[in-house]
Amino acid sequence: MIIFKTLLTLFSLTPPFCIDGSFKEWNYVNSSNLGIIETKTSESRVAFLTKFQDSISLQNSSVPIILWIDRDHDQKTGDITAPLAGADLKIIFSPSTRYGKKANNGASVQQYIINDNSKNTSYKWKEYKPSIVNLTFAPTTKSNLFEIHLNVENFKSKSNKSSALLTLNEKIINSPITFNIIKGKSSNKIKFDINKLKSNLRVISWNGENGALLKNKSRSKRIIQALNPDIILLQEVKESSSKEDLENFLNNLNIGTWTSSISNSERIVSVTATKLSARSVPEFDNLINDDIKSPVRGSALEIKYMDKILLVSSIHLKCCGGATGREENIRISQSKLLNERFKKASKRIKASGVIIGGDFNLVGTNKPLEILQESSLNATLVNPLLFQPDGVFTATWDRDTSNFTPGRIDFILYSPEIGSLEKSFILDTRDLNDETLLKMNLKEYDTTNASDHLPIAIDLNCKRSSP
Ligand SMILES: [Ca+2]
Ligand SMILES: [Ca+2]
Repeated sequence: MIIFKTLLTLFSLTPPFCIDGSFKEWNYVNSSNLGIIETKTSESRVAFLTKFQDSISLQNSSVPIILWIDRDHDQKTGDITAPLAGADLKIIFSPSTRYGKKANNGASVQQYIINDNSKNTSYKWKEYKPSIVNLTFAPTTKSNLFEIHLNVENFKSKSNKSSALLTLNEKIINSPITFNIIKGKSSNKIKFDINKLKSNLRVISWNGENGALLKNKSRSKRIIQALNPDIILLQEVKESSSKEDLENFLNNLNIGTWTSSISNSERIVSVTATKLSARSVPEFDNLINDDIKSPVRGSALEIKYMDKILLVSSIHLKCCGGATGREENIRISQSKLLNERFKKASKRIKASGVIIGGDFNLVGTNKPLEILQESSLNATLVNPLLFQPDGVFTATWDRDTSNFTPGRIDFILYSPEIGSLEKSFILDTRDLNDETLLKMNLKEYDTTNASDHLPIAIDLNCKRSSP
């Protein structure tokens, strides 16, 4: 019995899906069907593979996309007039309105409820934030294939069976698909090894929301000490907090003596810091985007590591918008300017390689990322796919109270010449079990309380070029 329980626990810890925007785990990915093609479940969680005729941006679509769910697989309960008769839940991408106001972006979750007001019984769709079902999908950029994840544990049902159907602009795109939900809570707490090997180079990137890093210093200290990086790439450090404040904070962590470089942007700045030997990079002193006459939030350092000279940078591209429009155009022109400066500086310092990390705000297309990946004079920069400790999610941005769903928008790119990737992860302290939290001196909600972005880390194993 004990063996059976252990096996069951092990089994339940590895869901049969990864919400990473790659579709290896799906059997019918090449099917010509549209809408929901396949489902996979793990306890109260379900993942849908969905396909659309044309590429769309799920959270920035001009027409709403609705995932209808008949939670109890009973046509007599729920909305009997819905495209999926008996639907009890609606997952709406790009809803036209939200809480009575114009929306056309983000997502919304609605539950069909009976409004039993003594005499007047009426029915309505009650609205919730997407986090009520842990709504997550990938990719966050424009695509015609998506994997969509929900956890329906907050919406109990007497039946294990549920069914679902997808509509695009009120048109049904697939016939109902049925799946089983096993009752009970899903646990994703795991033992996770955060430590790095001494011989590896650890780079972390973290958008510490609107100056949060230096606001709650004890929490930031716990997080950075646990990560124990050699290079830190920070975004959204307040311009008002001086270089000295930041270096004092880092030096008080007792993990080395730090040098930093700060972007010349206004209000919030991007910081590149290291405890290795470093020099400033003048090519980043005057980073003005001519298109909008505005400074780009990018800083850089020339770092000496072993026998290598590294050009390392922390960047923060324009936020928001979708696949077309002003914000996406700014992201593209910012990436072009950065690309040009990386090449110019690399040439001058004879860089062995480039490391670029930060908040790319990749909510439109992949174009800004592709431009940045070509920022080295040599090979295309590697874009490693990082996972949260649970091994299921790749989202680096996550805010429970938001109308937008978690997404992968932070990246660390590196030149393959620097070394091989030994370890990489997105730190979400909610995924760690008590043993790991205690060992690393972390608290369960440290990362999500600190910022809407999670810290990301890569460890590179660098070999000397010559013996
Ligand atoms: Ca996947
Ligand atoms: Ca129903």
